[in-house]
Amino acid sequence: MTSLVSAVSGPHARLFSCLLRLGPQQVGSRQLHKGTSCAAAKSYYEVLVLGGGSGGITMAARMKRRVGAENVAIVEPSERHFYQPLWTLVGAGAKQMSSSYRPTASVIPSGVEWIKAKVVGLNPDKNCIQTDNGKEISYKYLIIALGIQLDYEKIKGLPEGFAHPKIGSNYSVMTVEKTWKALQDFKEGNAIFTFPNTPVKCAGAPQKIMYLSEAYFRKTGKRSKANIIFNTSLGAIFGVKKYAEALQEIIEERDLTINYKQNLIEVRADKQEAVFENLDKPGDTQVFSYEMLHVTPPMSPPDVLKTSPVADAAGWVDVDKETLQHKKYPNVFGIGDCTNLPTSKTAAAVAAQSGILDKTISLVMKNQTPRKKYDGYTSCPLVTGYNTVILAEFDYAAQPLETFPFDQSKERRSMYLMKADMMPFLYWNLMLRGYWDGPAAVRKLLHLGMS
Ligand code: FAD
Ligand code: UQ1
Repeated sequence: MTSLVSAVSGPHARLFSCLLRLGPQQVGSRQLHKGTSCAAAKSYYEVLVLGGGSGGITMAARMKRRVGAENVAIVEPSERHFYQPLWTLVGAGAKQMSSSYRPTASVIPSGVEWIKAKVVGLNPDKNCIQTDNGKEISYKYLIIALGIQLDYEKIKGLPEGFAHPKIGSNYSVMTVEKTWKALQDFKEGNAIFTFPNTPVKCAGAPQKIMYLSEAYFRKTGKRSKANIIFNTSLGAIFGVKKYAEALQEIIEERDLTINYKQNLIEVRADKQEAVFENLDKPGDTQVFSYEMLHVTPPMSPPDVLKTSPVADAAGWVDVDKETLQHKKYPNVFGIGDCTNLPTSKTAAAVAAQSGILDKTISLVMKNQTPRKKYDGYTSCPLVTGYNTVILAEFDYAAQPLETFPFDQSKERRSMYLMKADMMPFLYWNLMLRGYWDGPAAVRKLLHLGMS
């Protein structure tokens, strides 16, 4: 890992920048624009899925049941499919990187076509897309599941700064193990954790690694030598009051420093310095020296979507928040991190969305009006130590929507086991096979007879 990172610095930083992105980029690629003809399309599928991540594989499995495997295709360039929620634990040394991924070939539903390419253009007016290997593929129904793009290069000094020690990031396969290395190498000084000034996936992850680091320092006798700082662009620790209050107690009890409205703009990795801008006073910067730095990068919609007709003004796929059907193109649908659904971007949200979208598409296929409504369900298992989790679950209104009949704002061992062991099993065996649409049914069962 380290050799790979150090091998790509200097003139190769741009390449490294591309490698660092979870979602492939369209740098230098031709993009299809509205009105471009797809008449020369070589292939056609009844359902075409863009992206073979959590949402893409899950929906392909469901669509296979609806229309038959031979009528479904997935466009995905990556050889590996990642279960990203495990990276929080990989960065803290509690799980192996190898347990967080499987070959993409093994998760593509059998009989479904895997088109191993990047999408470089969308033309919903002509019902077709274009890939980086020059192919045009047309469809009857399109499901967009392209995830969110990591923009490390928007921070001066990155991504090349990752070639130095003492810095890591749980958000990329290229840098997550560097977090664990920095944690182990920590001697004395500031351990700094950042949160960018953009939408992110799993908004709890930037602080989960802080709690785990604190626990690690305690376990290894280094706690008294560590000054633990969370510099966040946000103005609050969490968006749901119930869980924010619980986290605030932990922060005080564990002597963690939280600085709000602080946005990381530069890393001087050779000097172990991080520069933050005060968002309330633009231009006002502060330099922090660090002994360990965990970076949560700025994020944005995948470049291919930013300029496409399916995007809203900010670049996200513009879908109805209840049915997930595109607002303008009725045969186009979106799921997961690439959409403008106004909820927290998580795999748990994708699970709940997949059940709704399945029903929406089945009705659209029968020329009926979509009825089933997504309530914004999302979940964030807030890992607060090596065997404790606060299980945040909430809806569009940022109101708790808890599965279990106990107070989930309390730190619990049972919820850690759920996060670390039960969820990966459920993900690989049920969700990706299209048999998990979130815990709504379990919640109803467990809350029977209760208010
Ligand atoms: P992804 O799963 O990211 O899939 C997008 C896919 O699109 C990728 O396979 C990518 O290669 C592909 N792609 C991108 N661009 C193109 C292109 N141009 N052409 C073709 N394919 C393309 N969620 C939880 O529920 N609980 C957690 O505890 C949790 N913790 C997390 C911790 C970390 C550190 C991280 C990084 C994420 C975490 N998440 C968690 C979030 C969760 O992983 C995502 O929300 C989820 O994977 C979103 O699914 P998706 O299908 O929208 O995107
Ligand atoms: C969930 O459904 C899910 O999707 C697979 C996750 O993604 C990793 C989660 O982290 C969580 C918490 C849920 C919700 C499931 C239960 C049983 C509460």
